[in-house]
Amino acid sequence: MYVCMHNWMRPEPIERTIERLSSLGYDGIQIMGEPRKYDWQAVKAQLDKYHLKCFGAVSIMLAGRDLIHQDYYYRQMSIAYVKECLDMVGALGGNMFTLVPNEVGRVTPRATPELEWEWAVEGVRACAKHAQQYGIRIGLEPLNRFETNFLNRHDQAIKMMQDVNEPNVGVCLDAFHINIEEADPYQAIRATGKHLVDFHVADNNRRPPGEGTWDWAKLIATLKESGYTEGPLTAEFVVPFDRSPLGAQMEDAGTEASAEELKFIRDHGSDLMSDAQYTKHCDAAIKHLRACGA
Ligand code: LER
Repeated sequence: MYVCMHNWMRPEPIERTIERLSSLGYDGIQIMGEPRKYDWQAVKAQLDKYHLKCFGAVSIMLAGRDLIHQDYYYRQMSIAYVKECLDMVGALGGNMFTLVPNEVGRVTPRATPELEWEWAVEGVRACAKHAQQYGIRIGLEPLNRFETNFLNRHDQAIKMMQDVNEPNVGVCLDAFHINIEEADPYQAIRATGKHLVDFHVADNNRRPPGEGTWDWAKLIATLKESGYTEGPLTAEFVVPFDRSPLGAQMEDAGTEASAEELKFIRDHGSDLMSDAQYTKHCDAAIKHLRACGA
């Protein structure tokens, strides 16, 4: 299986991310959905230089980026944002886009369930049609209830996929989120199987695979048995920042982040860490996945 990794967890020059992933044996990157942050041609040249593939991107649904926002104009802006992310993926040679339809961190409704569902179907359909020119598949990702009150389970994502009814829309599952929300995470993988566009990996505690309770050999075998053999395992671990006296002192991060990037990382319970610490986690992740059959 291919192993790739997100890059939103450590803001840094993208060339450092690409170099690190290549040196550790990753097959690719799933770049963060911030199209105006990157010089797409320069990134493509760096990917070619380090022989790394861009599998695609993931939506970064900051405040206001919300396909189910109660304000029509915010919904239209959000569709425009996703379309620009898709243009970036196309420019980088990717073929997938993981889409969280709503603002991450919003857990209260702003309209009726019926209206929100209708808005999401409309928005995802508009994005899917835009993606078709690039051959990009969209994976709808359910998140745990503490990050959204909209799509939390695989069957909801499948229902959304069916209602959108576009051939390039499927589902992305994430080991951390399904461990929280699914009655049987393995059954969720089996039931989603052929619809899977992407599969995000982090342990039950959102640390790198191998540092929690997931049986990674069983999880990877279940993915393969369910027909998910060509898609990547995409590392998206978010190392909890232990502020207690028990926590190891975080070394100076040695990197910069915008206020939005830092908030997004801290909202996920983590913080900036040093290149050395981050590289150690990235290395441990792929080593464990490979040892478990990836
Ligand atoms: C996105 O893939 C995800 O898992 C969220 O926790 C962050 O947006």
